[in-house]
Amino acid sequence: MQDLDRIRAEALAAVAAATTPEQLDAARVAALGKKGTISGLMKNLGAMDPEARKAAGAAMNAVRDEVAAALDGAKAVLDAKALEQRLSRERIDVTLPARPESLGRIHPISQTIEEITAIFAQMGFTVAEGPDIEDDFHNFTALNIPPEHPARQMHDTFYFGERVEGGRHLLRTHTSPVQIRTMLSDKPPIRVLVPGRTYRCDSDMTHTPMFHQVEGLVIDEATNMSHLKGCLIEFVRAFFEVDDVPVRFRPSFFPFTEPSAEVDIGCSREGGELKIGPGAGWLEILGCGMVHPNVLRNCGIDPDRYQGFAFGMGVERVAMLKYGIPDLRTFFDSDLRWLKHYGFVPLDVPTLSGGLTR
Ligand code: 2NL
Repeated sequence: MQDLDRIRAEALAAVAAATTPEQLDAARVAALGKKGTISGLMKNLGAMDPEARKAAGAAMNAVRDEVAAALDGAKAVLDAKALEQRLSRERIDVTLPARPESLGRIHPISQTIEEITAIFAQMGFTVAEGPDIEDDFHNFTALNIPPEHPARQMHDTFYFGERVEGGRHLLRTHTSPVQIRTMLSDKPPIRVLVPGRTYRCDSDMTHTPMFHQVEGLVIDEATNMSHLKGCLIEFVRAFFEVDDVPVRFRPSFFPFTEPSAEVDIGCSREGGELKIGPGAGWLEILGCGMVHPNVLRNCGIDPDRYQGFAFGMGVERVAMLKYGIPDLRTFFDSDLRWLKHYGFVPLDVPTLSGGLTR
């Protein structure tokens, strides 16, 4: 029995002294393992007479259970300590600023589309998108551009091969087919803004075969030319961040609007640097007009009840003017040095006030 007391005390001391899972496991093996001290004592039970075996067996079982419980308790303490250490080692400070320089740059086209969208969203427009591959009806016919109309040649259309059903698909030459789809599916009032890729078979200093447009469409019962003017003047001021920028509506022609106008903004050139604002010069930035009654009719909208205005602008063009990018073709060179220079830092959320002052 003295042996049992000593073995108990040694086992419990070894458990208490263990500071790592390995030491604790060694203590377990030393006491309760096959060749452990307690297991060793139990082997003697067989040689005892029944009465003595009963008493000694009960005492050994009690010691074995006590040591096992101590091991369990110590293991729980060590596990908790290990978890705590791991958590503190792996802690991250979520209040630290992100490192945007490792996230690349936002392309000026994406940035500019975001800015334009933010301005019109504030005026109650919603964004609509549609397919790049279109048919003749949505890209031309519905827009009051009948077959053999010279505008079809003007648009330098990329056509796909002849279909078995007849007719050919094409790459949309403007984003207008999306407004056609909107008028066909939605009832007025309509206020949509349509950004997207457009395609024309044209490539030189000032034309790329793929470019971007944003078009807008408003249709309601009393929509008129003053709404068009107010809306676009407001846009131009917000986009270029110049409150007193002169805006001029110059008569023009588009088959899908009547009357039609082109919008110019004032600019000055001092020492070769172009500055948007009051000055001697004008820059054309967008086209617009009142939606032609034929276009409304083609989309099932009664022109005697509804009228609307529409506008369209080239994203590359307004981005070049706003951010002083001199060469159109660099937009599509995928030159990382160019992107680092003209691109925008991600997580710098575009704001109406932030575009130029950042
Ligand atoms: C420009 C001129 C314009 C439109 C686009 C439009 C669309 C529908 C009906 C009527 Cl569905 N008009 N779009 C109208 C006037 C001008 O774009 O210079 N774009 C770069």
